[in-house]
Amino acid sequence: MTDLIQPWELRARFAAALSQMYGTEVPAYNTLVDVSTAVNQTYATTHPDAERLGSVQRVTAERHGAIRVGSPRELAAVADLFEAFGMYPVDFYDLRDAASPVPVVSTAFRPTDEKELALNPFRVFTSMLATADRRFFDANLRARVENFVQQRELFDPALLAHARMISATGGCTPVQADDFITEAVKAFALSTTPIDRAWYDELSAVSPVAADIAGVGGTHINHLTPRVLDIDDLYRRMTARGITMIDAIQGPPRWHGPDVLLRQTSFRALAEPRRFRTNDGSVVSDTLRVRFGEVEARGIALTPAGRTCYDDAMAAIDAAQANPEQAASIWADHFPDTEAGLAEQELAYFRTEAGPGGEIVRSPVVYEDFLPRSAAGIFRSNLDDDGAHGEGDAAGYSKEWMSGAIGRDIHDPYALYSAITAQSDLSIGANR
Ligand code: OOG
Ligand code: NI
Repeated sequence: MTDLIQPWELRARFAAALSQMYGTEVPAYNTLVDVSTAVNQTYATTHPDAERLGSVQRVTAERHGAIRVGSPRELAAVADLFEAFGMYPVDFYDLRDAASPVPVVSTAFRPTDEKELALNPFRVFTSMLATADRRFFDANLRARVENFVQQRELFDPALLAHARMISATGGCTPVQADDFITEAVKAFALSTTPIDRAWYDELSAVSPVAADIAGVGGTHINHLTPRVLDIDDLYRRMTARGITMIDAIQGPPRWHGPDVLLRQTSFRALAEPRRFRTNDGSVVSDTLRVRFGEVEARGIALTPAGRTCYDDAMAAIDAAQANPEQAASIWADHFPDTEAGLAEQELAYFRTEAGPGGEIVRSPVVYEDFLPRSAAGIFRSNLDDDGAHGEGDAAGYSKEWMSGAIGRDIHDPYALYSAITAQSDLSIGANR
């Protein structure tokens, strides 16, 4: 009997195969990956502690994807599919709350276990259109959107059945793995089916994101994000290559102390050719600009107390309309500038293990999740316009609602980080 291919290996191969496909669809992505690899090599050879937040091997393979779906049924199907790759929903993000609201609620599918994260941390930020939110959709439009979404099939039922079988068995044979990965990747390719122009335009007026989700017959990878060890260096190198990046790096400012959470930036993808069906039934070629290139740098995971400091620091930076130097100095008013300081004030998560001489060695726990504020900033900076929305009932979307809608637990990220630190504490006990 052959050994079963484990979910982590399926996940690593899925991420690599999506990356391969996305590079053929969005050539600028390949440039981004090349530049990211160069940035990481430079960083690794000039910083002895380069692997403190993940091995160079993990970081080089590390990606997050973003997809968007139209209904709870579609989100549940995504959950079934990703479970076969050992990816589970973590956290609930409400992007309708943002300064510039987007009509979606989201979660991120990712491995939850420390060992699984180390093997391959692939994660997919998954947004669902909030059709019940009256600020975006009146009763008539809501009914038509829901009807449109109900009619389509994002995933082949055979693919979902295969996924459930793999989840139940805990793996699959090499032959099944090849087929499963090929079919799963295909489900996220950009469709060539003509788009109904009038329908797409009607939704675009509400929100370009609504059009991207419910104006077309399928879902697709919206972006695939490599991780870099120095995002400021990446920003400079991309700009030097003539690629126009968004104005700023989202998230905490660059400063002299430890990096925390997540810093991200992006560039607008070029217009992509798409086919449209017009009112008279003819098919014409045009272009759409919905996909983009994003890149990120990950820092240490913050505790709830640390997160409050982050919120306060960002609010102060906003209020001062601070430039990057001022932002760094405001940040320094809110955060200690050493890992020891973060640990002593319990602002961030650290593993504590007994060193060779019995002394306690502290190592940071990397942030594995997303930031709603940055996510909204990334969404917005890559759109031509925000769309229009009015007053009305926000509907009862919440983490509990989403959990019920997809029939699974949505993990609390703080509980996951705490579990990682608790496991390391046990190892101190064991060594004593
Ligand atoms: C998702 C935007 C959020 C991130 O990295 O914060 C995201 C989307 O554009 O669908 O991917
Ligand atoms: Ni992203």
